[in-house]
Amino acid sequence: MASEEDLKKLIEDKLKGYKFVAVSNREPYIHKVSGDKIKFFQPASGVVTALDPVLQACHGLWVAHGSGDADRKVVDDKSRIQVPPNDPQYTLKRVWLTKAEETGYYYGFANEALWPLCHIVYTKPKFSESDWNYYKLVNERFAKAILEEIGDQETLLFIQDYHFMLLPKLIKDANPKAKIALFWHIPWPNPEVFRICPWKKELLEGLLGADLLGFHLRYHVDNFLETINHNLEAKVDKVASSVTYKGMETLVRPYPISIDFEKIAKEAASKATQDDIKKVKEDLGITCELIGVGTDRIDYTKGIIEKFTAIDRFLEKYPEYQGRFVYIQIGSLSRIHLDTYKKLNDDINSLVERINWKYSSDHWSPIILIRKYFTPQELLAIYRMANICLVTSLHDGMNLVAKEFIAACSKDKSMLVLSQFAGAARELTDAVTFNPYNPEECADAIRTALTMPAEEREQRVERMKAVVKENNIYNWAAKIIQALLRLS
Ligand code: GDG
Repeated sequence: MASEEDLKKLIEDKLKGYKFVAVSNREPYIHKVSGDKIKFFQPASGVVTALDPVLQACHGLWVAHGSGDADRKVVDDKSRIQVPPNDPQYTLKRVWLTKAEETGYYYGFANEALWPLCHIVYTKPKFSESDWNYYKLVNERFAKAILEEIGDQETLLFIQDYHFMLLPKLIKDANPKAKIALFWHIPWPNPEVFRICPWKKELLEGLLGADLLGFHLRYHVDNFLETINHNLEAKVDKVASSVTYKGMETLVRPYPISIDFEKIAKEAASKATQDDIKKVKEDLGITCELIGVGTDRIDYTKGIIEKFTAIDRFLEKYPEYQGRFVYIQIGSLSRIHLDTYKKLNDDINSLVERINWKYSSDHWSPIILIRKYFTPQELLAIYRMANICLVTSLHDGMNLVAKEFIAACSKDKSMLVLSQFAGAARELTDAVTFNPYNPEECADAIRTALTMPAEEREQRVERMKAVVKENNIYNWAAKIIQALLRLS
């Protein structure tokens, strides 16, 4: 187990002489105009949750798209700002995109082509030549911004996700001294799925500019190696888990991402959280004895429709829970400019309305759907007051909500009900798991969790807490940084 202190020590001892640079599409701090003031906030994103503590520990540089309407007002002449704004620990460099560039690269290629391509949930990817051209252009823009900062210095570059498949090669070609890792936060599909992508060769060549490629699971690593085997004339070494292409070796490894267990557990058990619980219950008018919760970006991969369908079935099949069980769904809107997401949001609204109409009485409705952004503290209160957390992903790289819930929950009364298709299910084997495509199974899983004998539930939750505590976010970062350092 590594702690924040261990990671800091690793960075102080081993990173001397190196620049440490993280790159992601989403910035960790966004500035927005609010009345006549400028305010900043942290977006709801797994990547930000995971990397902010890492960058704070190593005082590095983070390069990301500047998406806030006040972002330009607070940066220096190189588009940089020190963050967190109220306690500066590292530098954020913002990259600017026009509306057309953002539409083509982000909404188009990344989220209408790559996202559905990699998540096997039967949503067809859209491949557009124009989106692809924007994707290339934006990857080049990021490469330029990074090279402006690192020049030809020895650098450890840690790139995030499917938005930047071309970036490793662009940087490696310009600065061979840079040691590059890319972490892939979503699943990697099997070769039969990936083969339909018209630009697969360029994308794979782009990724192989990295010295190290990280995935959440061994299963994704194996899928990636198979994909290379099918598409490039490369040497794939399954034993060493590496690919050699045009004389350069790329190591391919599983690094299951995690959370800051200690921080979440401590805050969730605090008096302040108890006070927040009272307030949240009052605000939402909750008097029920049994509470279920869920936090998801409104995304078709998260199985939100399937979740509500299962809750409907649960209340129908086990009517004794009517009036006794309430489910709180926190759903931050996401990618709402895309028709698929807009439609999903509308479908969720109608379904919730229908289910609430079907069961509600004077003082009770089964589902409370909240779209407002919750502060991290409010989220902890929601987790802490819950009897169950319901994660219904149809396909998910990891799912940090499952781990956050385990860190925050009270072992005396809580249980995680977890889709078998979330990466987290490989580690949290003591959760009640189910197939989200089967409402019957999910309904039964909810009941199993709510009726589990206290002793068994406590033991299972204790074991899951130990797993997340051991394999925490600092461990994840330390393992990747150590692997990169071994390559230098
Ligand atoms: C991708 C992969 C992988 C949500 N609403 C609020 C809020 N959140 C936070 C949650 C959690 C994060 O957002 C969501 O993380 P997930 O892992 O569940 O999902 P994705 O955003 O799809 O993340 C996923 C992840 O990358 C990391 O590699 O696990 O598989 O799809 O941390 O708590 N946070 C706050 N208010 C909200 O209203 N404060």
